[in-house]
Amino acid sequence: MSLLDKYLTPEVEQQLKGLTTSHGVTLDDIIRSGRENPESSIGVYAGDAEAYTLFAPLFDPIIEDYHQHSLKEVHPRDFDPAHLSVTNLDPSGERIRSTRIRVGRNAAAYAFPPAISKEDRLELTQKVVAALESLEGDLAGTYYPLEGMDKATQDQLIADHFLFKEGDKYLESAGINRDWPEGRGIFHSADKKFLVWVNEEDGLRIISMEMGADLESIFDRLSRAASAIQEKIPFAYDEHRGYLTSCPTNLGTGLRASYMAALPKLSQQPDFKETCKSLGLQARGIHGEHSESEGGMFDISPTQRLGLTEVEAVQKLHDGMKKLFELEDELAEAA
Ligand code: ADP
Ligand code: CIR
Repeated sequence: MSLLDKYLTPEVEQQLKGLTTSHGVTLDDIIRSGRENPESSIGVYAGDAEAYTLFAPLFDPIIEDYHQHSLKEVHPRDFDPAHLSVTNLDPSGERIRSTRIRVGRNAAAYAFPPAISKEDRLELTQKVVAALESLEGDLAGTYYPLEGMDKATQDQLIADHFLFKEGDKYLESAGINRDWPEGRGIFHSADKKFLVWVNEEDGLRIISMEMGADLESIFDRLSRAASAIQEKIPFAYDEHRGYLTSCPTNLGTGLRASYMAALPKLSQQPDFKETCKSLGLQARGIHGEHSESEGGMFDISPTQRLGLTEVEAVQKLHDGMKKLFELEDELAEAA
Protein backbone atom coordinates (compact mmCIF):
# COMPACT_ATOMS: atom_id res chain seq x y z
CA MET A 1 0.00 0.00 0.00
CA SER A 2 1.41 3.40 -0.97
CA LEU A 3 1.68 6.23 1.53
CA LEU A 4 -0.80 8.05 -0.72
CA ASP A 5 -3.39 5.33 -0.17
CA LYS A 6 -2.62 5.29 3.53
CA TYR A 7 -3.14 9.02 4.08
CA LEU A 8 -5.61 10.24 1.44
CA THR A 9 -8.71 9.60 3.51
CA PRO A 10 -12.12 10.72 2.16
CA GLU A 11 -11.99 13.60 4.66
CA VAL A 12 -8.59 14.81 3.47
CA GLU A 13 -9.67 14.46 -0.16
CA GLN A 14 -12.80 16.49 0.52
CA GLN A 15 -10.76 19.17 2.28
CA LEU A 16 -8.16 19.48 -0.53
CA LYS A 17 -10.10 19.09 -3.75
CA GLY A 18 -10.71 22.41 -5.44
CA LEU A 19 -7.49 23.97 -4.10
CA THR A 20 -4.89 25.30 -6.56
CA THR A 21 -1.42 26.78 -5.97
CA SER A 22 -0.24 29.92 -7.73
CA HIS A 23 1.45 27.72 -10.37
CA GLY A 24 -1.82 25.86 -10.95
CA VAL A 25 -1.00 22.68 -8.99
CA THR A 26 -4.10 20.72 -7.92
CA LEU A 27 -4.69 17.59 -5.84
CA ASP A 28 -5.13 15.58 -9.06
CA ASP A 29 -1.67 16.66 -10.21
CA ILE A 30 -0.10 15.67 -6.89
CA ILE A 31 -1.61 12.18 -6.78
CA ARG A 32 -1.57 11.30 -10.51
CA SER A 33 1.63 9.25 -10.32
CA GLY A 34 0.35 7.16 -7.43
CA ARG A 35 -3.04 6.67 -9.08
CA GLU A 36 -1.58 5.62 -12.44
CA ASN A 37 1.04 3.39 -10.75
CA PRO A 38 -0.76 1.64 -7.90
CA GLU A 39 2.39 -0.24 -6.89
CA SER A 40 4.06 3.10 -5.95
CA SER A 41 5.59 3.17 -2.51
CA ILE A 42 4.89 6.88 -2.00
CA GLY A 43 2.66 8.03 -4.90
CA VAL A 44 2.81 11.84 -4.67
CA TYR A 45 4.89 14.67 -6.18
CA ALA A 46 4.87 18.40 -5.43
CA GLY A 47 4.71 20.77 -8.42
CA ASP A 48 5.92 23.78 -6.45
CA ALA A 49 6.94 24.90 -2.96
CA GLU A 50 3.44 26.14 -2.13
CA ALA A 51 2.00 22.65 -2.70
CA TYR A 52 3.71 21.44 0.48
CA THR A 53 1.83 23.99 2.62
CA LEU A 54 -1.47 24.23 0.74
CA PHE A 55 -1.78 20.43 0.61
CA ALA A 56 -0.13 19.85 4.00
CA PRO A 57 -2.99 17.63 5.31
CA LEU A 58 -1.89 15.05 2.71
CA PHE A 59 1.85 15.74 2.48
CA ASP A 60 2.66 16.13 6.18
CA PRO A 61 1.70 12.61 7.33
CA ILE A 62 3.43 11.12 4.27
CA ILE A 63 6.60 13.09 5.07
CA GLU A 64 6.54 12.18 8.76
CA ASP A 65 5.96 8.51 7.99
CA TYR A 66 8.71 8.20 5.35
CA HIS A 67 11.38 10.11 7.29
CA GLN A 68 10.20 8.93 10.72
CA HIS A 69 10.51 12.52 11.86
CA SER A 70 8.08 15.14 13.22
CA LEU A 71 7.54 18.30 11.17
CA LYS A 72 7.17 20.23 14.43
CA GLU A 73 10.97 20.17 14.64
CA VAL A 74 13.15 22.64 12.81
CA HIS A 75 15.23 20.79 10.20
CA PRO A 76 18.91 20.87 11.32
CA ARG A 77 21.86 21.58 8.99
CA ASP A 78 25.56 20.82 9.07
CA PHE A 79 27.46 20.46 5.82
CA ASP A 80 30.91 20.79 7.42
CA PRO A 81 33.22 17.93 6.36
CA ALA A 82 35.34 18.50 9.50
CA HIS A 83 32.43 17.14 11.57
CA LEU A 84 32.44 13.75 9.87
CA SER A 85 34.00 10.88 11.75
CA VAL A 86 34.65 8.34 9.03
CA THR A 87 37.35 5.98 7.86
CA ASN A 88 37.83 4.48 4.43
CA LEU A 89 35.86 1.24 4.89
CA ASP A 90 37.64 -0.50 2.04
CA PRO A 91 41.20 0.69 1.43
CA SER A 92 41.89 -2.56 -0.50
CA GLY A 93 39.22 -1.60 -3.06
CA GLU A 94 37.73 -5.10 -3.03
CA ARG A 95 34.29 -4.42 -1.55
CA ILE A 96 33.31 -0.86 -2.39
CA ARG A 97 33.46 -0.08 -6.07
CA SER A 98 32.45 3.56 -5.86
CA THR A 99 30.88 6.16 -3.60
CA ARG A 100 28.39 8.87 -4.51
CA ILE A 101 26.58 11.65 -2.69
CA ARG A 102 23.94 13.82 -4.32
CA VAL A 103 21.63 16.57 -3.19
CA GLY A 104 18.35 17.53 -4.87
CA ARG A 105 17.62 21.26 -5.20
CA ASN A 106 15.02 23.50 -6.84
CA ALA A 107 15.21 27.20 -7.61
CA ALA A 108 13.04 29.22 -5.20
CA ALA A 109 11.75 31.45 -7.99
CA TYR A 110 10.26 28.71 -10.21
CA ALA A 111 7.77 25.84 -10.14
CA PHE A 112 9.33 22.36 -9.74
CA PRO A 113 9.67 19.95 -12.69
CA PRO A 114 6.14 18.45 -12.37
CA ALA A 115 4.55 21.88 -12.99
CA ILE A 116 7.13 24.20 -14.56
CA SER A 117 6.10 25.71 -17.90
CA LYS A 118 8.14 25.15 -21.05
CA GLU A 119 9.16 28.82 -21.14
CA ASP A 120 10.17 28.92 -17.47
CA ARG A 121 12.13 25.69 -17.85
CA LEU A 122 14.20 27.22 -20.65
CA GLU A 123 14.75 30.44 -18.69
CA LEU A 124 15.79 28.47 -15.59
CA THR A 125 18.12 26.28 -17.65
CA GLN A 126 19.93 29.37 -18.92
CA LYS A 127 20.41 30.70 -15.38
CA VAL A 128 21.53 27.33 -14.02
CA VAL A 129 23.99 26.75 -16.86
CA ALA A 130 25.45 30.26 -16.43
CA ALA A 131 25.87 29.60 -12.69
CA LEU A 132 27.54 26.23 -13.34
CA GLU A 133 29.85 27.65 -16.00
CA SER A 134 31.13 30.22 -13.49
CA LEU A 135 32.40 27.52 -11.10
CA GLU A 136 36.17 27.26 -10.72
CA GLY A 137 38.95 24.86 -9.78
CA ASP A 138 37.87 21.22 -9.41
CA LEU A 139 34.23 22.35 -9.87
CA ALA A 140 34.86 23.78 -13.33
CA GLY A 141 33.22 21.84 -16.13
CA THR A 142 31.08 21.78 -19.25
CA TYR A 143 27.32 21.59 -19.81
CA TYR A 144 26.08 18.93 -22.22
CA PRO A 145 22.44 19.40 -23.24
CA LEU A 146 20.49 16.19 -23.78
CA GLU A 147 19.04 17.69 -26.93
CA GLY A 148 21.47 16.88 -29.69
CA MET A 149 23.52 14.42 -27.64
CA ASP A 150 24.08 11.28 -29.73
CA LYS A 151 22.47 8.11 -28.40
CA ALA A 152 25.76 6.24 -27.96
CA THR A 153 27.15 9.01 -25.73
CA GLN A 154 23.93 9.18 -23.72
CA ASP A 155 23.79 5.39 -23.27
CA GLN A 156 27.43 5.28 -22.19
CA LEU A 157 26.90 8.04 -19.59
CA ILE A 158 23.89 6.13 -18.21
CA ALA A 159 25.75 2.78 -18.16
CA ASP A 160 28.65 4.45 -16.32
CA HIS A 161 26.22 5.77 -13.65
CA PHE A 162 26.78 9.42 -14.55
CA LEU A 163 23.46 10.31 -16.22
CA PHE A 164 19.80 9.82 -15.35
CA LYS A 165 17.79 7.21 -17.21
CA GLU A 166 15.00 8.21 -19.56
CA GLY A 167 11.30 7.42 -19.40
CA ASP A 168 10.76 6.59 -15.71
CA LYS A 169 7.05 5.79 -15.49
CA TYR A 170 6.56 7.44 -12.09
CA LEU A 171 8.10 10.67 -13.35
CA GLU A 172 6.13 10.37 -16.60
CA SER A 173 2.82 10.24 -14.72
CA ALA A 174 3.90 13.14 -12.54
CA GLY A 175 4.33 15.33 -15.64
CA ILE A 176 8.08 15.61 -15.12
CA ASN A 177 8.99 14.32 -18.59
CA ARG A 178 6.98 16.95 -20.51
CA ASP A 179 8.84 18.48 -23.48
CA TRP A 180 11.67 15.95 -23.08
CA PRO A 181 14.61 16.37 -23.81
CA GLU A 182 14.37 20.17 -24.06
CA GLY A 183 16.05 21.96 -21.15
CA ARG A 184 17.55 18.77 -19.77
CA GLY A 185 21.23 18.09 -19.55
CA ILE A 186 24.28 17.23 -17.54
CA PHE A 187 27.16 19.42 -16.41
CA HIS A 188 30.36 17.73 -15.35
CA SER A 189 34.00 18.32 -14.57
CA ALA A 190 36.56 16.70 -16.88
CA ASP A 191 37.21 13.88 -14.37
CA LYS A 192 33.43 13.37 -13.82
CA LYS A 193 33.81 13.53 -10.05
CA PHE A 194 31.52 16.55 -9.92
CA LEU A 195 28.28 16.46 -11.90
CA VAL A 196 24.95 18.29 -12.00
CA TRP A 197 21.77 16.89 -13.54
CA VAL A 198 19.62 19.72 -14.86
CA ASN A 199 15.80 19.51 -14.91
CA GLU A 200 15.26 15.83 -14.31
CA GLU A 201 13.19 15.02 -11.18
CA ASP A 202 14.46 18.21 -9.54
CA GLY A 203 15.77 21.42 -11.09
CA LEU A 204 19.24 20.42 -9.95
CA ARG A 205 20.77 17.20 -8.70
CA ILE A 206 24.25 18.13 -7.51
CA ILE A 207 26.47 15.05 -7.45
CA SER A 208 29.92 14.19 -6.16
CA MET A 209 31.23 10.70 -6.88
CA GLU A 210 34.39 8.73 -7.44
CA MET A 211 35.77 5.22 -7.48
CA GLY A 212 36.70 3.85 -4.06
CA ALA A 213 35.35 4.82 -0.65
CA ASP A 214 36.80 8.22 0.28
CA LEU A 215 33.63 9.69 1.80
CA GLU A 216 35.41 12.69 3.24
CA SER A 217 36.72 14.08 -0.01
CA ILE A 218 33.45 13.34 -1.83
CA PHE A 219 31.46 15.12 0.89
CA ASP A 220 33.88 18.05 0.90
CA ARG A 221 33.51 18.52 -2.87
CA LEU A 222 29.70 18.35 -2.65
CA SER A 223 29.55 20.80 0.25
CA ARG A 224 31.62 23.37 -1.66
CA ALA A 225 29.61 22.85 -4.84
CA ALA A 226 26.20 23.18 -3.17
CA SER A 227 27.12 26.43 -1.45
CA ALA A 228 28.78 27.93 -4.55
CA ILE A 229 25.69 27.20 -6.67
CA GLN A 230 23.32 28.50 -3.99
CA GLU A 231 25.04 31.88 -4.16
CA LYS A 232 23.86 32.18 -7.77
CA ILE A 233 20.55 30.27 -7.64
CA PRO A 234 18.65 30.70 -4.35
CA PHE A 235 17.03 27.35 -3.53
CA ALA A 236 13.50 26.61 -2.30
CA TYR A 237 13.77 26.02 1.45
CA ASP A 238 11.46 25.76 4.44
CA GLU A 239 12.56 25.74 8.09
CA HIS A 240 10.70 22.52 8.86
CA ARG A 241 10.85 20.73 5.51
CA GLY A 242 14.41 21.74 4.61
CA TYR A 243 15.29 21.88 0.90
CA LEU A 244 12.12 21.40 -1.11
CA THR A 245 12.13 18.67 -3.75
CA SER A 246 9.57 17.20 -6.16
CA CYS A 247 9.35 13.92 -4.25
CA PRO A 248 8.73 14.15 -0.50
CA THR A 249 11.29 11.40 0.12
CA ASN A 250 14.03 13.87 -0.77
CA LEU A 251 13.01 16.75 1.51
CA GLY A 252 15.35 18.03 4.20
CA THR A 253 18.95 17.51 3.23
CA GLY A 254 17.91 16.37 -0.26
CA LEU A 255 20.91 14.14 0.20
CA ARG A 256 21.38 10.54 -0.82
CA ALA A 257 24.79 9.12 0.06
CA SER A 258 25.55 5.68 -1.32
CA TYR A 259 28.22 3.02 -1.56
CA MET A 260 28.18 0.65 -4.51
CA ALA A 261 29.23 -2.33 -2.46
CA ALA A 262 29.55 -6.11 -2.72
CA LEU A 263 27.65 -8.17 -0.14
CA PRO A 264 27.69 -11.57 -1.85
CA LYS A 265 26.69 -13.65 1.17
CA LEU A 266 24.53 -11.29 3.20
CA SER A 267 22.44 -10.36 0.16
CA GLN A 268 21.55 -14.05 -0.27
CA GLN A 269 19.92 -14.15 3.17
CA PRO A 270 16.12 -14.03 3.09
CA ASP A 271 16.11 -11.19 5.62
CA PHE A 272 18.66 -9.01 3.77
CA LYS A 273 16.20 -6.18 3.10
CA GLU A 274 15.06 -6.29 6.75
CA THR A 275 18.66 -6.17 7.96
CA CYS A 276 19.26 -3.06 5.85
CA LYS A 277 16.04 -1.52 7.12
CA SER A 278 16.98 -2.11 10.77
CA LEU A 279 20.08 0.02 10.11
CA GLY A 280 18.02 2.74 8.40
CA LEU A 281 19.41 1.69 5.02
CA GLN A 282 17.92 0.85 1.64
CA ALA A 283 19.49 -1.49 -0.96
CA ARG A 284 18.97 -0.49 -4.60
CA GLY A 285 20.15 -2.43 -7.66
CA ILE A 286 23.24 -1.38 -9.58
CA HIS A 287 21.48 0.96 -11.99
CA GLY A 288 19.55 3.04 -9.48
CA GLU A 289 16.06 2.93 -8.09
CA HIS A 290 13.85 0.10 -9.37
CA SER A 291 16.86 -1.73 -10.94
CA GLU A 292 18.27 -5.18 -10.16
CA SER A 293 21.48 -6.22 -8.43
CA GLU A 294 24.29 -7.98 -10.28
CA GLY A 295 26.83 -10.27 -8.66
CA GLY A 296 25.84 -9.38 -5.08
CA MET A 297 26.58 -5.68 -5.74
CA PHE A 298 24.14 -3.15 -4.27
CA ASP A 299 23.71 0.60 -4.01
CA ILE A 300 23.36 1.07 -0.24
CA SER A 301 22.03 4.38 1.15
CA PRO A 302 20.21 5.72 4.23
CA THR A 303 16.45 6.18 3.80
CA GLN A 304 15.97 9.26 5.96
CA ARG A 305 16.84 12.67 4.50
CA LEU A 306 14.79 15.05 6.68
CA GLY A 307 15.40 15.77 10.36
CA LEU A 308 19.08 14.96 10.34
CA THR A 309 22.07 17.00 9.18
CA GLU A 310 24.09 16.33 6.03
CA VAL A 311 26.92 15.14 8.27
CA GLU A 312 24.61 12.77 10.16
CA ALA A 313 23.19 11.36 6.92
CA VAL A 314 26.65 10.54 5.60
CA GLN A 315 27.75 9.22 9.00
CA LYS A 316 24.72 6.92 8.96
CA LEU A 317 25.81 5.44 5.64
CA HIS A 318 29.34 4.87 6.93
CA ASP A 319 28.30 3.32 10.25
CA GLY A 320 25.57 1.18 8.69
CA MET A 321 27.86 -0.09 5.94
CA LYS A 322 30.47 -0.99 8.52
CA LYS A 323 27.88 -3.12 10.30
CA LEU A 324 26.79 -4.79 7.03
CA PHE A 325 30.41 -5.73 6.31
CA GLU A 326 30.73 -7.21 9.83
CA LEU A 327 27.65 -9.36 9.15
CA GLU A 328 29.06 -10.34 5.74
CA ASP A 329 32.36 -11.34 7.41
CA GLU A 330 30.54 -13.46 10.01
CA LEU A 331 28.80 -15.38 7.22
CA ALA A 332 32.11 -15.85 5.38
CA GLU A 333 33.78 -17.17 8.55
CA ALA A 334 30.91 -19.58 9.24
CA ALA A 335 31.10 -21.00 5.71
P1 ADP B 1 19.19 9.15 -7.19
O1 ADP B 1 20.54 8.86 -6.71
O2 ADP B 1 19.07 10.52 -7.70
O3 ADP B 1 18.19 8.79 -6.13
P2 ADP B 1 19.09 6.72 -8.85
O4 ADP B 1 18.78 5.79 -7.73
O5 ADP B 1 18.34 6.53 -10.13
O6 ADP B 1 18.84 8.25 -8.47
O7 ADP B 1 20.64 6.63 -9.16
C1 ADP B 1 21.21 7.41 -10.15
C2 ADP B 1 22.49 6.81 -10.69
O8 ADP B 1 23.51 6.87 -9.72
C3 ADP B 1 22.34 5.33 -11.09
O9 ADP B 1 23.07 5.12 -12.28
C4 ADP B 1 23.04 4.64 -9.94
O10 ADP B 1 23.56 3.36 -10.28
C5 ADP B 1 24.15 5.62 -9.65
N1 ADP B 1 24.76 5.44 -8.33
C6 ADP B 1 24.18 5.51 -7.12
N2 ADP B 1 25.07 5.28 -6.14
C7 ADP B 1 26.26 5.05 -6.75
C8 ADP B 1 27.58 4.77 -6.30
N3 ADP B 1 27.86 4.67 -5.01
N4 ADP B 1 28.55 4.60 -7.23
C9 ADP B 1 28.27 4.71 -8.55
N5 ADP B 1 27.07 4.99 -9.04
C10 ADP B 1 26.06 5.16 -8.15
C1 CIR C 1 7.00 5.71 -5.74
O1 CIR C 1 6.13 6.29 -5.11
O2 CIR C 1 7.25 4.51 -5.58
C2 CIR C 1 7.79 6.48 -6.78
N1 CIR C 1 7.12 7.74 -6.99
C3 CIR C 1 9.22 6.69 -6.33
C4 CIR C 1 9.35 7.21 -4.92
C5 CIR C 1 10.71 7.73 -4.57
N2 CIR C 1 11.57 6.77 -4.08
C6 CIR C 1 11.91 6.50 -2.80
O3 CIR C 1 11.31 5.74 -2.08
N3 CIR C 1 13.03 7.06 -2.38
